[in-house]
Amino acid sequence: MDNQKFEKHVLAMGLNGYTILPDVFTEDECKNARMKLEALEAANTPLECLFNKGRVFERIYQVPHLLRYLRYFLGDDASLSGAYGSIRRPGEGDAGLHSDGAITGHNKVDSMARGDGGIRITSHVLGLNVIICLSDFTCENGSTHIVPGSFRFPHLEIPTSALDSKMVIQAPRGSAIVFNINTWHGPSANNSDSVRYALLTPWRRSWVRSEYDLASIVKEEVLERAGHEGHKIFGLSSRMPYLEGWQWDREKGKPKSEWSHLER
Ligand SMILES: O=C(O)CCC(=O)C(=O)O
Repeated sequence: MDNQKFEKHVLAMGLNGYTILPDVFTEDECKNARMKLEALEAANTPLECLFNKGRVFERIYQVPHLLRYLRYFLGDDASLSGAYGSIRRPGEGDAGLHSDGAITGHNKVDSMARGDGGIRITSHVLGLNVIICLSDFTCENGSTHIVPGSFRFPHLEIPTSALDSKMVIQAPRGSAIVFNINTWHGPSANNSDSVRYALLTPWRRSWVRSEYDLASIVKEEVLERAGHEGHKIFGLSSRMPYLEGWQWDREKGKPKSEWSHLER
């Protein structure tokens, strides 16, 4: 992606809290990923932590213009927070609106301090959600709906009047909808006769708690294939030591070799 186009997407994030990045997955990757999601579901395998469940899902952190964009907002050591599959079948309903970061992040009700006066953190981008469209996202097939600009809204509670401002995002297969996690969003109703497939891949600043301890969950061979970048992406380079500092390899996020017998 050239610099001019990149800047346009940066501006869109600042103004609206979201953008649609083109060409994140190829046609073949979309097809493979859709087939793999169906196979996993048929085998009753949960559609979570997908990087461990199929080579095609490893692409979610290998696309240069997507990584460049995420790192622009979240820093060079931005880390993945989760990797889910989504299959929305005809007839599935509108799931309402929410913002992310409500389980382990800054939008968690229990983590709000009385001194916050009910005001959430909106000054900086703390996380971005990336929805990779494996199908065309249309007004009819259960595409994501969002409230543009809502990432700036200071309060945790979403006013009912927000529903009047929500819009359904239309995005072509292979593109990714990237939005500030403070943005109110959710899947709309699938009133079409086709299935909507997507990968939901939230990212965080390395120091924001992610949805899973991915450094522990990621399979050894997946991490190896991710190379040096993998240490940042899976949060190893920002992991809390579980040994004393002198025994700990900070970059690799594990005990130094002489203490490898203590690895958990
Ligand atoms: O499936 C969608 O369109 C929205 C997904 C969503 O709400 C989320 O990832 O938090």
